[in-house]
Amino acid sequence: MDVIYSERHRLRNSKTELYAGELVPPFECPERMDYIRDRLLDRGIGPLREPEPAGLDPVLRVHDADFVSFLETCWRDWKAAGYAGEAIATCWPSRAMPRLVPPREIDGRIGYYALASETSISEGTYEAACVSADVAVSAQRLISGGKTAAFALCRPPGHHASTGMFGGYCFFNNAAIAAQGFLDGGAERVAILDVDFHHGNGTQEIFYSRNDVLFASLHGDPLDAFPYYLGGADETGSGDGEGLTLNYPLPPKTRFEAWRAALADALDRIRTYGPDALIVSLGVDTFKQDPISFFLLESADFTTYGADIAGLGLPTLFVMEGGYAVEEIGINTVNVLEGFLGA
Ligand code: 5XA
Ligand code: ZN
Repeated sequence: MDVIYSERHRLRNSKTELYAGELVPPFECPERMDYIRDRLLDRGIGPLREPEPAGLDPVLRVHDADFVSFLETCWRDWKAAGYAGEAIATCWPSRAMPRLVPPREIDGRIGYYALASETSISEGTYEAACVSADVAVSAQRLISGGKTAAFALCRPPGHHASTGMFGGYCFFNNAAIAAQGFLDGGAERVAILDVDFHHGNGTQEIFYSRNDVLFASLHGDPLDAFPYYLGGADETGSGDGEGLTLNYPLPPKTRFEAWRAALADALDRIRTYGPDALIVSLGVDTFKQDPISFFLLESADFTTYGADIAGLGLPTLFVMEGGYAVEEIGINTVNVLEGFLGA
């Protein structure tokens, strides 16, 4: 299976995450990719190829231009304000203040575009997000060109990024950009299966009222888990997209048997939809030792569900999302790919 990967992900090297009331080293760190890359090489999965630069056009197919421009200028404006630390949002247009006008001042602007304050913006963040989108686009183009499967080893991840919002470690929605790329390349329908522990609120928002993308997500119940304010089973799409958003919120301590039953339902629905291509938002933070999640999957379970996904028989693009038990992230990610390949 072709793997698209760039060392330039290291440009995303923020030093601070606001977690449990403290500034700590981010869970979403460059070393994650080292574990995955090393495991891919150990297991002979590849080749690893550099992405082609795709420019901003694919990004602007799913993200607002003012949001993209904010990400490009945020760090410069933050420094120009004289702030010593990394750029962190501290206030938002809340439920009681829904004045949706982007402020001029950087504290107001970053809050306007932020989903959460754990995700600091620092030198190189925008550039890394652009490369991550390039990784997804290059992998999508391989499949549009006839390959049956590819792995976009994206970092930073993307599924929390909506048309005009970053957060949850995400800036550009790599899976959504790839889905739009399939459609622009001639596909009629695309399915996105999000198996990350966290609900893919950004992907859901981007395609919620469209009938050319089905979005199915298995995740920690938003009553208990980030991103908290989206991801209920009663969110099913709107307008032309009615019935094409499928949420499977699952409780704390969910084990593989229950998780796999939800997956089987999602796979049935995808089969019925009849997409031309499948995108898997591949987060492995469902692992039992993940430090910020609460499911109980074992390493062997990742192989099993990779094979389940292969049962659809669709051209399949895996797009890397979350997963933070860094010692095991390589094993679990590669297990999914090996299960899929039938290795
Ligand atoms: O899939 N999303 C993540 O893994 C990020 C969660 C951030 C929680 N503050
Ligand atoms: Zn996650």
